This record gives sequence, structure tokens and C-alpha cells, in this order.
Amino acid sequence: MATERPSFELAKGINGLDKIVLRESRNRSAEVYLYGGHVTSWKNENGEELLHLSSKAIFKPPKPIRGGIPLCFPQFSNFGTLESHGFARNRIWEVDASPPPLPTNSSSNAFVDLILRPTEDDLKAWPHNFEFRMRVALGSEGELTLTSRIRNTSSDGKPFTFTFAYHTYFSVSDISEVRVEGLETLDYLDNLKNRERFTEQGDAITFESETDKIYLSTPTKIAILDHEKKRTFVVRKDGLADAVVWNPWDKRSKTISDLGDEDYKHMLCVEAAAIERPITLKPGEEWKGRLELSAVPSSYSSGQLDPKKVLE
Ligand code: TA6
Repeated sequence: MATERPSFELAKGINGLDKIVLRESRNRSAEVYLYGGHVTSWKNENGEELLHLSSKAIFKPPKPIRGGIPLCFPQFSNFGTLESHGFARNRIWEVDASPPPLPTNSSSNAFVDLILRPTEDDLKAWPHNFEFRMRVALGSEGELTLTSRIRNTSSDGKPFTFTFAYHTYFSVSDISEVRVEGLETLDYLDNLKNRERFTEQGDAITFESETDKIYLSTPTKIAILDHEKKRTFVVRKDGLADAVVWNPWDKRSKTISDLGDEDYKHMLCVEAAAIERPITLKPGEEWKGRLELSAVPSSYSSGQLDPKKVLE
């Protein structure tokens, strides 16, 4: 069990925005902006960046930061009447000095607890009192864990319902050389085809054009294999049934003002999410959604990446 005393540094980031820096042994680090409760960096022992941050990211409220791990809450995309992906990603979060205990089996104390509560304006747009606590932890093996705890703190006796996603932008060497394992044969909603429902074929997912799919009822483990880097990202998730896979490709990229024209070649979003079955909380109830990311060397078997070994 980790000691409950967190170890982090508070520093100034781009445009003077406050950020938290987590450091683990052997050079590993992660950074979280209080603006958006937004993880913008996750580095391995060689100091390599594992998340993609847009070359044109704007660190200026109210524009959300493009890249890293934006939080989509209380709404994913336009599944509701709020602004796209909800408001959590462009609010100023606070460090939570006395969070309720959260059991962990990592020996690392490189973690920080953040909290978001609604402003008066938020309550006008979404009239529900909540506490959104998120712990960001850098584990002793370099794994990055985000644990969200969302509680209905309303005193009006009313439940509320939300959708959610960790909109993770992974850094990849070349999108054309990347495969995603763990989503084969699953049903998905295709955002490029009016969210019509299809069933994925049986092979690993590869990329050769714009992709924007919401995979439904996905397993708790998904692997992203980067052939050129010989690196595999393993996504482990709890409480998040769905997984969104997004790459805007060339044409769509040009319509996104804070994304560089060439960025799509070096990024892939695989997003642990709760979309198809929104979460409903009665007053006093709490939901927990956990994401754990690790980056491991890819295993090879007769010249091919062997996803089974990765997913075992
Ligand atoms: O998660 C995929 C998605 O919903 C896409 O449809 C795409 O628009 C992307 O997120 C980015 O959304 P944003 O609001 O950050 O521009």
C-alpha cells in the first residue's frame, strides 16, 4: 500500500498556468494542468514523451488544451445539450488537500488529488451539484493511473446522468504502422456515418483514413502496438465500458485550428469512456472510473508483433 502522503511539485506552465509535476525514479514524470485537470505529459525513463500534445495547442482558457488527456464530463461529444465534451476540460481544478482514502497497491507516492466543483454558471447550464475528484498517479513501473470519483452532492433529492471519457492522445511514430488489439468483432457506432451501428471485422484495427468510432461493451484491456517504435501501450480500464478510437487524418485536421496539419500522423486517440449506457447517480452516490496506461516493449514472434502476448 502506498503511503497516503502525495509527492508532487506545483510549478508554472505555459502562459503562467499552474501545473503539477509528478516524478518517479529513473527520470519518469507526468504533468497535470489545473486548467482542465488535464494531463499534458507522461514521460518514460528515457525522457520520451508518450502522449501527443498538438504542435498548435493553445494554453489559454476557455479553449481546451489539444492533446494529452482531456476529460469529457458531464457529456461526451454532443450526446446532450451542453458544449461538446462538457465543461470539465476547461474549468480550473483545485488540489484536493483532504480526499477520501483511495486504496492503491503501488509503492509510489508520486500522485496528486484534484477536485472540481460546479460554478454558479455551470449550475445554470447543468443544474446538478457534484464533486469530481481525480487522482493522477505515476506508479513505480512508470504506469500512469487516473482515477475519477464523481459524487452527486445535490440536496434537491434529484439524480443526475452523465457520459464520460478520458480522451487520451497517444504519441505514435507513424499512424500507418499502428495496430489496435482488443476491439476485434465488437459492435461500434461510426461517428462518420451518423452513428450507425456496425460490427468490427476480426483483424487488428489499422489506419489508412479518418476514423471516429465508439466501440461498445469493450474488454478491460486494449493494446496499441507501435511497430516502428517497437512499443506497446496497454490501456487498462474499470467502470468504462466503451472505447472511442479517433484519428482525424489529413482533411479533417485542417479544419481543427489548434491541430497541426501533420499531427495526425503521430497521434492516436483511444479513449476509455462511458457513453452507450450513461451513468446515473442518486444524491449521495458515487461513481468510479479508472484508467491505467503503461508502455512496454513490443514482443516479436517471427517478425510480427504478437498481440496475444501483449494482451495475456
Ligand atoms: O472522441 C472523438 C471526438 O468526439 C471526435 O468526434 C472529434 O471531434 C474529437 O473528439 C475532438 O473533439 P474536440 O471537441 O476536442 O475538437
